[in-house]
Amino acid sequence: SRTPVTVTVTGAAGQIGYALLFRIASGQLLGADTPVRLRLLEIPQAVKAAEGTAMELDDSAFPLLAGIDIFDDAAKAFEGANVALLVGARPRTQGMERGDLLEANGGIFKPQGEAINAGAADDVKILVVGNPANTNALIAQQHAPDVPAARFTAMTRLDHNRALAQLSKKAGVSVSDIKKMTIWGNHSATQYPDLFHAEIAGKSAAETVGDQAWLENDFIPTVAKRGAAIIEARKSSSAASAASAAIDHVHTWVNGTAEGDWTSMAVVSDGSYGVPEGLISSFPVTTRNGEWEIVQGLEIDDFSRARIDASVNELAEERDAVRKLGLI
Ligand code: NAX
Repeated sequence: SRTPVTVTVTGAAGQIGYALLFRIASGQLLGADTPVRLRLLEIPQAVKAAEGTAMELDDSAFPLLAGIDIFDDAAKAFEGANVALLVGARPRTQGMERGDLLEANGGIFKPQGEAINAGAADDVKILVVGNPANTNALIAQQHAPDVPAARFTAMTRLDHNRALAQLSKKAGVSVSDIKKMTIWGNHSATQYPDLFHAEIAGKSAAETVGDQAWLENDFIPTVAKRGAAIIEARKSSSAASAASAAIDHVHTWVNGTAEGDWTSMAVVSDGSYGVPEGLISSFPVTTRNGEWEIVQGLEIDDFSRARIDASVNELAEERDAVRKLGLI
């Protein structure tokens, strides 16, 4: 049988962790013939809770689960990691300014970047889920100079999936009839879900729907503010859908996008579409043989341009703020 793949998950005792770990252990991250070894990272106060989750993972008797180790030390947790899912982060609490939030997360993602640099496997692939995800990914990446920058990604797949769901309801089609959905920019309320390049059964989604007012006043804000709507309804933030999107992100990265389709991933910009080089911004990407590529040559009209620019400007501001704080 195959040698196990080492998957490190941070924030393992949190609510996303609780949904995510069972799906990884059951084989949904890497496939039904790939055993996984889990390395869980938590803060010392939450190690006990992570141990409880590990007991439940044991009790699920997953044939593919080759072992679970729990750490409160990043250097140990990332040792040998082939896949690193950075879920744990410092949430914004009442009265916290954006600078405080970025600083608190810098204190998490800088040492984690260093630990990945020092000890992860040569083929490590990193997905940052913890918010502010794009900028946390940038901080970690900047402290891992020996790891190719392309290995650091942040999650906009949940936004992508939310956009598929909204469009499928509006158009009365299955999500599998929709191709080429794109989320541009930051995983935040400024993100831009793009229907002008999306296709339903091979035709432009925007034209098929033919309702610009819905697109502007309903679709875009519904997708961008879906996280808040979930909190309002559930009294707790999205967890199972976020875990599902993390599974999708890594699965697509490893296994490739289908011919004639693409996905959304926040990846380091090479300057494509006017996004400043080095920012970790969401793009339409194709994946193949474990590597991603930004889809080139799409025409961007004025409507899309303004929205992409607004979100990318926010990312540039976040980068400038963490630079000023000495975090990168
Ligand atoms: P929880 O608060 O339930 O869990 C977070 C866990 O991280 C806690 O157990 C905490 O002890 C742990 N943690 C904190 N600092 C840590 C550190 N330095 N090392 C290791 N573990 C640490 O949050 P949950 O609902 O699981 O959400 C996790 C993160 O995902 C949050 O930052 C959240 O904002 C973010 N999200 C990102 C999404 C995305 O699409 N990119 C969507 C869902 C989610 O809101």
